[in-house]
Amino acid sequence: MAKRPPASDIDESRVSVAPPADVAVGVPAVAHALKIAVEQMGVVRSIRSLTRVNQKDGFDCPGCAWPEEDRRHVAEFCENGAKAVAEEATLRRVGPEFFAEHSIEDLAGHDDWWLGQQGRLTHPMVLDEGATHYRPITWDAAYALIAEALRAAPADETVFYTSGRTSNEAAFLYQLLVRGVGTNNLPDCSNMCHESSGSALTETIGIGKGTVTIDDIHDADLLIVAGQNPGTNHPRMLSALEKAKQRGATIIAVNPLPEAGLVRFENPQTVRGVMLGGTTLADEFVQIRIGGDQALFQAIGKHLIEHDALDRAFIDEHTSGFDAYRAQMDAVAWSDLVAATGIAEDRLRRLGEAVRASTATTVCWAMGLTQHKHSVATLRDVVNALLLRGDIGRPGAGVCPVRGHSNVQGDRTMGIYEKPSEMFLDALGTEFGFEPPRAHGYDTVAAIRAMRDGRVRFFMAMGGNFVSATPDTAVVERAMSQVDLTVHVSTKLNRSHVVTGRRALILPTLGRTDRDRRGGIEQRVTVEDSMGAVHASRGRLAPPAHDLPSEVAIVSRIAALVFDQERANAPSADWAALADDYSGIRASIARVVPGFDDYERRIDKGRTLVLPNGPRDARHFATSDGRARFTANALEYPTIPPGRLLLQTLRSHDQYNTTVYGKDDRYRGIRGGRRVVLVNPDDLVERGFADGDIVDLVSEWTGAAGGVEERRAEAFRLVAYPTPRGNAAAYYPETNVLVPLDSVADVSGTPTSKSVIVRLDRRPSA
Ligand SMILES: Nc1nc2c(c(=O)[nH]1)N[C@H]1C(S)=C(S)[C@@H](COP(=O)(O)OP(=O)(O)OC[C@H]3O[C@@H](n4cnc5c(=O)[nH]c(N)nc54)[C@H](O)[C@@H]3O)O[C@H]1N2
Ligand SMILES: Nc1nc2c(c(=O)[nH]1)N[C@H]1C(S)=C(S)[C@@H](COP(=O)(O)OP(=O)(O)OC[C@H]3O[C@@H](n4cnc5c(=O)[nH]c(N)nc54)[C@H](O)[C@@H]3O)O[C@H]1N2
Ligand SMILES: [Mo]
Repeated sequence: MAKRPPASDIDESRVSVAPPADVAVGVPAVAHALKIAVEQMGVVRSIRSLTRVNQKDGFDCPGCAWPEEDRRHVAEFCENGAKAVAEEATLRRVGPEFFAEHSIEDLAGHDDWWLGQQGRLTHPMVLDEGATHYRPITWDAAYALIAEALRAAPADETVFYTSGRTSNEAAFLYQLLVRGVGTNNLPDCSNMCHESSGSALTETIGIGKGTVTIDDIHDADLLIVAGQNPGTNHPRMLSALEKAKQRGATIIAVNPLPEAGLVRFENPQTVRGVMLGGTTLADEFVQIRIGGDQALFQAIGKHLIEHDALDRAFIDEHTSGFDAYRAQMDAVAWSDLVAATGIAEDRLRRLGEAVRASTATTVCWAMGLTQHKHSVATLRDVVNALLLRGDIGRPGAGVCPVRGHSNVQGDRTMGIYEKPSEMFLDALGTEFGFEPPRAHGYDTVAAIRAMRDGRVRFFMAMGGNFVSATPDTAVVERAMSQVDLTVHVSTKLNRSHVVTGRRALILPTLGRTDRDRRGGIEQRVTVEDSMGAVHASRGRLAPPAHDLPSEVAIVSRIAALVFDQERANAPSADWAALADDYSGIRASIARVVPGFDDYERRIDKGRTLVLPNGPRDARHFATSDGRARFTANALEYPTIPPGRLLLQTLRSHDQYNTTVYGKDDRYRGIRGGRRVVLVNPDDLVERGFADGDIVDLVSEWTGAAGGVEERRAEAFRLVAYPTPRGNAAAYYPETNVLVPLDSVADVSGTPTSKSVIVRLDRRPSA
């Protein structure tokens, strides 16, 4: 069992708490980001990098997937984008000396913050079986080790993970490698993220993506932002909301927490933002109970139906299933909708009235809606509520799942998917002259189960931090140690390099900001934003080591070795040529993936290739019956046993997923520590606790066998916070030890990171 960073690593007594802020961004944000940037990169590199984020001919921000307002003109400053850039473009280095100095056991005693702070990885490293330290290995020897392991393992005992930073080009080549090996075991971060959105949207509107553009956000009459904290996680979205607001839109924020930014936003770009105290973005803040959103959207639907405020023409022409949905809404009781949301009936009806009054409604959401047991049902009910008024496929209206990682959507478009369509596989097979495997593969949770049960011999990760990001940390750590060889292609050190298989490789690679020169050409890559727009990205900074290969180069070298003359049914490609000129990869993408015709020209000179989107372009719904589908979903919401709390695990302002920039959460008023748990003051009193007490969080899960399983996260400081009664919040990844592997969303299989039943155990005083 891997050593854990001691809980006392974080000294809770140093944590300071102030009331949460109601204003996001503004001058302090700029100052904070610049401080981190200069610490990590120095002044010159800070200026070179930060002036090129999201600019024409620059690089795509490695932060979030929110689209650029207008790539050509605006130099938008985003605090957390700047922090993401600084984290990658840091001048600190982790080379062979570092690994000689630090044993695995030593590294296992540090948290992800410390590991990440050490700097960029520069050398391929190997951990031999039983060794205490990583040692340097040549690139050739590393590739040979991988090829040998892939030849030895049955294809269905290999697993290939992807995190969402990987470019289209690298992702496309990677999935080709994997299918050439003979498996669809392609779990990705999306399985833990927007999989519920994809599942619900594909089924109901025939496309697993959002339907709006940035212009639709600007033109919306009503924007509902549910389960999302854009002030921290999608700061550039605030500018779009501000523009919508200035054009007269109403914004309703639905969240258990009063998140800064939704309440008020100071745009650092404008005099108005800096001098006049900013724009009040949300007209209404609906403080919902965790997991109450399905009820809220049912309430909206019920209200609209009761008042016959329906777009009949749209319903008749473009939808199916309305009668069953209406019957379901007739049957659901207002008292249940009130119980689920914690919102009074008249307030729920007022929300229904707001939708009724709106000429164009868009619903935006993120993890607050996707990481629950009933997330797919919740999102189906979001679609239902919009369909009633024809609010899909017209200007200002639609669904807007706000994606996380900067190319997570593109990776899926490129075929990073454990359940590929037959059409995609046919086209891939034709392009590369082989027969791809048809059986569906493992998603993230299934991959962990297979690893745990000793059914995986080879694990490779293209980016990410599998051990920290996935649920049930203790189970995952044991699962990892069952694997023969684990391979991580990474930019920065993280816990997945420390908790490994029997043998392990670290392959360092280029990031978004790095210059990528191959075959005498400065290569560019492409990425797809949250709204289906694809554009080029080109890093300009000197890479951390001169011979550092790109992800594309790494994949093509492995493929060239694995798919040698003797291998039957191997995809045929000139791997070396593809790695020396990425436009060759784009040419293949254009032939395999619909919508990429004339790819090269359409991304040239800062242009954007907008992918086809049936619902948005033509109210075309590629569902089983060719119509947008109303669905009838029984109301679900979490029930909290007496004395317990429902815990959501979320991001602080100073982190990017498992990459922790610092230990403050400025907007929530918390400084100096991450092991905090936010609890309603009345719940504290009721349990005999006070703000500042230290507790263990113990999750309680009724397993398949019927017994209650307990999982413990030690030493958290209680913070009295305005969250609904019975609800609590704490940061991920520290709380992933509490999330049971088997607690997943129906249909999508997404871990229920936003609903974990916990109790607070008093710690014996020291
Ligand atoms: N700076 C920064 N940017 C990021 C990331 C990062 O870590 N740091 N991560 C990226 C990634 S991969 C993703 S997926 C996105 C994540 O973006 P978010 O989804 O905004 O991230 P979370 O911190 O998980 O926040 C979840 C929000 O939902 C609310 N919430 C929780 N439960 C419920 C519920 O039941 N109902 C409702 N209505 N609300 C609820 C929480 O209070 C919180 O405001 O951000 C991306 N951008
Ligand atoms: N409890 C709980 N768990 C969650 C969530 C939650 O809200 N609560 N959120 C889930 C979500 S939404 C997501 S998306 C996942 C995130 O899961 P992951 O995507 O697996 O995790 P990250 O922390 O984003 O990965 C960071 C690592 O990626 C590597 N990296 C960064 N950039 C690059 C690059 O350009 N190339 C390569 N090869 N490597 C790179 C670095 O080594 C860095 O340490 O976590 C999920 N887990
Ligand atoms: Mo995500």
